[in-house]
Amino acid sequence: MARWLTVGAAQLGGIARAETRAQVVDRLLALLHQAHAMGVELVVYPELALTTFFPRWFMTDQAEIDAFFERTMPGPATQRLFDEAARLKIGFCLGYAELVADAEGEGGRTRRYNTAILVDRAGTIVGRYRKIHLPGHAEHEPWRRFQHLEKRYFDVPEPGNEGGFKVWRAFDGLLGLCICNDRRWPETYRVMGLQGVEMVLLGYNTPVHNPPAPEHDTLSLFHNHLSMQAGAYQNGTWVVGVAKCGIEEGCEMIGGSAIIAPSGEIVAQCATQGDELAVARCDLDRCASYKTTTFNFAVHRQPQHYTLITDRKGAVPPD
Ligand code: CDT
Repeated sequence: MARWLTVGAAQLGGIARAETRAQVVDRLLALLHQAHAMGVELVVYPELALTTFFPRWFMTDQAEIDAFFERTMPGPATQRLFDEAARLKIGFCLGYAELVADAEGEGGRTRRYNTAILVDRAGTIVGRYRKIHLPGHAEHEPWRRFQHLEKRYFDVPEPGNEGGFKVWRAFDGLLGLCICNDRRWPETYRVMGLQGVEMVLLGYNTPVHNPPAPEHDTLSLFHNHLSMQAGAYQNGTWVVGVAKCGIEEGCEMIGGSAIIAPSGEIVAQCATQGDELAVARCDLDRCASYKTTTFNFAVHRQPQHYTLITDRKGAVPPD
């Protein structure tokens, strides 16, 4: 038995701060057309794919910050992407900054999320994920070469109000979403693994240089693949990780976009630091070989020994 899904990892090179949404959507469409020529059914774009990675700057003018956010999806700039993808019968996953005015269930406050959506082959949004692990810092830290202010500009979603790592029935499979820093946390994959996930889609913006730990810089590509390959193997799932990379406003970001099989092996990978499509024909039924043997959760997991995972946040060494 085989359930084939042909997936395209649509890596982007840097987006300049001055680049318009229209210019970026042109680039997304160019990759979509390449994908169509290669028989792709699902295209995965990076995190915050419509603008430059704006958390690298400290800003105090809320109007300036909000200019990086989308209030509707599809919106005036993205409708053409939805229309063309639906015309070509290609689904896609897209990361963007989402502004929700008067958020329901959030006391009517305006909320700002780092969001990814899953769009089916008819152009309908079938899944929406709001980033849970927001890295970086909330205050200006001028000693850094560049800022990483996700904790300042984005809200963590509340559990129950679209929060959580969900899995959707789509593309004849079980698909989940997460975003960038989420990929480094085993809990991300396991929560989806416990819902039977067969393919995790994720985008990332990862600077090569990590100001608080420059000793990690030479390992950044290794850590990228290490996390995603482990998440894939340990949960018997495909993982599609897609970078926005190259030099963006003077900041170097890693590429290495990859399509990873449930075995943990990389089966397709981008080779450049620019706009590039990597394609793989993925058999979703390959997940079963892992989910029914080594990682048959129902048979082998011992959750009564895992309670610290949800009871405790930070590490507490024994007395
Ligand atoms: N976008 C994002 O989450 N980037 C982080 C950068 C490292 S933490 C400052 C990542 O985990 O790749």
